[in-house]
Amino acid sequence: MAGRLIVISNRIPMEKTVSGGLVVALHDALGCAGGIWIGAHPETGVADEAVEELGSSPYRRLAFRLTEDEQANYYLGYANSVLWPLCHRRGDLVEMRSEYEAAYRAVNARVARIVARIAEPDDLIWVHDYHFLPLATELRRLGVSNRIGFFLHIPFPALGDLSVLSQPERFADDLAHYNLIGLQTRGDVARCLEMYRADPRAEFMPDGSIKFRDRVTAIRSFPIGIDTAGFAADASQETVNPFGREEPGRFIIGVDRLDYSKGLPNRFRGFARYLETRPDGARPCLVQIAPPTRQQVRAYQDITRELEEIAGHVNGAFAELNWTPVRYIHRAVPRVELARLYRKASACLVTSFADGMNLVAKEFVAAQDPGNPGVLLLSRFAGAAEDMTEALQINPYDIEDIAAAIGTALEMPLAERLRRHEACLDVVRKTDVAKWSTDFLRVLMTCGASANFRDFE
Ligand code: ADQ
Repeated sequence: MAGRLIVISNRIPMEKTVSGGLVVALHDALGCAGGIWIGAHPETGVADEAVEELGSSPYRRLAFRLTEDEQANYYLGYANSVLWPLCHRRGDLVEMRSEYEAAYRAVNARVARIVARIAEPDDLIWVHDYHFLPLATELRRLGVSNRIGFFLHIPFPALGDLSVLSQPERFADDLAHYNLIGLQTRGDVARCLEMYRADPRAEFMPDGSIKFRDRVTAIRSFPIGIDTAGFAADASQETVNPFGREEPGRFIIGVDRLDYSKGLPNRFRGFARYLETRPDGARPCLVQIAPPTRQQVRAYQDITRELEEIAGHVNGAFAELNWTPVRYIHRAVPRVELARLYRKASACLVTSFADGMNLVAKEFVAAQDPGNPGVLLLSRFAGAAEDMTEALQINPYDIEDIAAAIGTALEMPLAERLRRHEACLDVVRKTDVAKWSTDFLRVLMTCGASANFRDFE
């Protein structure tokens, strides 16, 4: 790579030792090219273009501050009360307010000024996620002609759903200012192309790129993954015992941010339905780890309350003095403990109604004992289901289907568990996070001609 790599994401690792997929993935790319990671500081401040250096080894981390209003209107507002529900097919939860969009545009314009000041001509710029859809538009406006790539971590919205936006045509326009649009799955690419096909401003190039007002943009899928070997090593650390002396016996695990897209109420209902029909003597637990997020947003308060109620009902109906069917934990768990939990579990339940990829599914598979693996129950609406066809795929809208699949998983013979796990592990290994970032950057370095972007009209 000739220049440096500049990564922009809403969240920035506060410590260089933080683990987690994205950080691990970008670590090498950022480290070897003398890279810079720019993101929002968790504490609010004033709306200026100052950045705080959080650390400079092995790459620089620079944080800008959002004001309290921007946190409310850009982050909780437009990003998480408009774009997040829109992309997760929950138009009913979209909250439209004019101050949301204005703040979203203003933050993107300000971050663009910060990036434009820092970027040198040969630098590659990699923008992450729905918080920054219009960042390239703003950068081009400032005359930045570098190659700029965008990766959307969440599902690409359906064409019809875009009509929820006040100016739906800007979505296609903003994205077309990037040289490369990276999406999680082939299904996402199909939806993105459908959007451009319906747009008279877009023209299709022979190589599948689109030409939009004289700018050429490539659109590809790059399924994100995990640090497979690192996660498997964590899962093998036998000295780590997350349960202490309260080991629950056979259990199913669920690990999710507490988000309405993850289908948690139906998961609990499906588990309850299974308990009604289970074989005599079976007393498995559902261990659900769900740290709350975005609690200032109404829809998140509602789902938190709903889930607590359902967990209470299930335990009320089925618990015995020495058996609590649902263990519901409301906080984050250290990664090695999480890895150990996955390994000890007989099955993992992923019930998302919509999900860009779902890394929990991949972590569970990587963490298993290859000689005696647990079973992954995977929503067919998670991006991970596109390649992990040997997981036990479920329909999260269908309680009976979830219940039946739990029964199948808990009774699955070893030979079938081995076969399914091997196939899933093969996918997890082949689509690990290092491949994701190197593939993306390789395509970004070679696609299109950046000269197209020199003149912003
Ligand atoms: P998320 O919606 O956050 O990510 P996911 O991909 O499952 O969903 O990643 C969650 C991560 O958080 C996992 O690594 C998981 O281990 C961790 N986690 C969750 N609960 C935890 C807890 N209680 N304690 C510790 N760790 C916890 C978004 C998209 C996804 C996409 C990713 C990456 O919504 O679809 O896969 O980005 O692109």
